[in-house]
Amino acid sequence: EGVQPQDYTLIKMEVVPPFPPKLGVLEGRKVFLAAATLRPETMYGQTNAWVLPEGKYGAFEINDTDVFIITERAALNLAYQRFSKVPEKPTCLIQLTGNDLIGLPLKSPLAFNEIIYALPMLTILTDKGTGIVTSVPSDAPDDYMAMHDLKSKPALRAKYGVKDEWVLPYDIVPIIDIPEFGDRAAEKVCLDLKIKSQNEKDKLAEAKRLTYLRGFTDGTLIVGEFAGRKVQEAKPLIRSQLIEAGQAIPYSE
Ligand code: A2H
Repeated sequence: EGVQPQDYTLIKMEVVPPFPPKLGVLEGRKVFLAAATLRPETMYGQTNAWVLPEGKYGAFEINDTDVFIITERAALNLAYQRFSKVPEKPTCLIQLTGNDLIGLPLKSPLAFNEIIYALPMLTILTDKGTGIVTSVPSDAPDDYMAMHDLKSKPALRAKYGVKDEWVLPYDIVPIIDIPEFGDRAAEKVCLDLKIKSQNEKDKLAEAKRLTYLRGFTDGTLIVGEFAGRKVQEAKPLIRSQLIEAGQAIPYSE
């Protein structure tokens, strides 16, 4: 945990029914994978969600209607931020692992892709955010490399039971233009730094540093209601809209 609290946006990625047998007890409820992001203005470019295959998750009652699939740690934090059916106490309907979530079809706010899938990422931290990450491979080097690994390695897909149609049809969606970086900044930086896989931690940290700084200060949105506006200006507007529409909630840790 850092010194300063991080203000995240939790994006409500709705699980499309009917649910698989493992999620049977949730049938009839509104169930979401809730992903913590610092970049709500990039949600147009979502191609999938990430889960940690061996990670422990639960389905928690957030209010009278919504159930969030997140880590228990995040559920406890949320309960102290007024997001729990029982005040200050998470109520878990069922315990799950990341493996149970792989392949769930999702509808996510603002995404140009109507349906996206939950897929495995091996570098997810369970002590940050919700343990669920939304994937924007145009602008996030981690997302780009994890998607690249799944696309280029049939054996990796087989190992986690990932169907080709959950991955192969999904291409980068250009959403932000950055001078000198273009509109697929994460791909460009990963290629420039010759990053080979999602496991190259140090190089990915450098890639993130490069794209994050330039994207935030010099990036311009090229899609959506705020096309033509600077990322800096659009970010708080898009965040507020998502929250007001009930498609996201604020979360800090
Ligand atoms: B960001 P910080 Cl387009 N484990 O969202 C690993 N990564 C996690 C995580 C976890 N448990 N929880 C959240 N994250 C990711 C979008 C994005 C993000 C873009 C560009 C950069 C970027 C789409 N993925 O983050 O350590 C989430 O990915 C660059 C750092 O708290 C979240 O925002 O600063 C970010 O890391 C939060 O990381």
